Amino acid sequence: MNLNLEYKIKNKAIELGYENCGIISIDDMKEYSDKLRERINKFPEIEKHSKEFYSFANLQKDYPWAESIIICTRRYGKYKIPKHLEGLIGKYYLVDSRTDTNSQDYQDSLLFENYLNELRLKNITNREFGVTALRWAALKSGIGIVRKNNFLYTESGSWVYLEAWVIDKKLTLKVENNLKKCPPNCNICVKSCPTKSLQEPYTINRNTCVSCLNTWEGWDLSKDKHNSEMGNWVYGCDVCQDVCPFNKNKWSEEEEFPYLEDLGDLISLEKIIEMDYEFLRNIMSSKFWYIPKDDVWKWKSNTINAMLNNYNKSYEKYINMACNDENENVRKMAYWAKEKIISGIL
Ligand code: B12
Repeated sequence: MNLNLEYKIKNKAIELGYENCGIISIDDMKEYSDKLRERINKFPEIEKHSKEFYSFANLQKDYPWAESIIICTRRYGKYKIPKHLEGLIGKYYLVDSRTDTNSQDYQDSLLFENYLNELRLKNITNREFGVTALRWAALKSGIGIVRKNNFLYTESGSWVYLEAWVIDKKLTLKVENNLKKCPPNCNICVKSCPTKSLQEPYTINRNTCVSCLNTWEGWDLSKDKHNSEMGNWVYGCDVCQDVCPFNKNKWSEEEEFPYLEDLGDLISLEKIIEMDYEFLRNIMSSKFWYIPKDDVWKWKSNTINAMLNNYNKSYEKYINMACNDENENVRKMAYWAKEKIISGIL
């Protein structure tokens, strides 16, 4: 059969395990800058970190040859998640294949790129942070819809991640979907956001999102006004997705993610406090790469905060241990926690 190029690309993506694939013109990204501007106008404090994303809408500036974007969804709601890590580490980060060469997802991404090269399509991607605004591209292609919690949903719920390649040929492949919009009166996600970062539908303040506070921001949690709202989360947060009715029964544990079970056995609040810095630097920071090697002490300070938020007497020993930690930031955080415990604030 003589398939046109668009369908050849899509078929290859499906063959390699992607759930869906669409292709849009780079012009479809123009409106993203309006959305980004709206977001920055609403929360001027995010400008410093978010203004770099304007380049997502203006791809020809960085890639003068750019014509179209291939956008793919890949389901991760199929992996077994160690039960004791739920509510501690965001599920996406537990099965994050963006830099994990052991994962099939990563290897398939390389194979897909090889295929684009075989087709002689000039292409570029950015596996870490995306080469463009991935949700907007997915929305425009029709492979999913954006819900009130800002997540891109497909038939698999929001437990899909997105990958895009910019290419040098004018191609289009729009996809039909039958996904129902959020009901007008549903605001479970907004109500559930622990820090009220998701203030209203489609509007999130990135600076106060738990998953930002325990990775990119929140370097002195003892002074962060949201510290007590962060619950048990030590890396990432899934609350606005976990509570969404459109995610009900959408996670089915069918496959193991490489080494996750073994690594999971080494992680708990108590075990993080006991972790030696070699392990934190060599293992934890390569899997959970938003906290780089030089800053791995943040794992312990996030954990002390989590222990305080759900305090029980058995944690006392670990907070005392952290008072003697080799890192000064951890010691300070532990003394602050100890004072709160002693003064009976908890
Ligand atoms: C910066 C970033 C973050 C930041 C800031 C988050 C943010 N919401 O801006 C931080 C570090 C906090 C973060 C955290 C997480 N992230 Co993140 N992040 C990104 C990144 C790199 C850019 C997002 C961006 O452009 N933000 C700016 C805003 C303006 O754009 P937007 O988020 O796309 O929002 C769109 C919608 O709101 C829509 N929209 C706005 N108004 C309206 C109105 C209507 C009616 C409609 C229909 C749509 C609509 O338009 C916007 C523009 O596309 C993307 C990858 C990428 N290159 O796109 C991943 C990405 C969004 N992250 C992702 C994930 C999984 C997460 C986490 C769940 C990880 C975790 N478990 O902790 C958390 C969730 C945090 C949360 N509650 O949102 C996935 C989401 C997959 C999905 N199914 O949607 C992405 C797409 C990465 C990927 N490769 O798949 N992230």
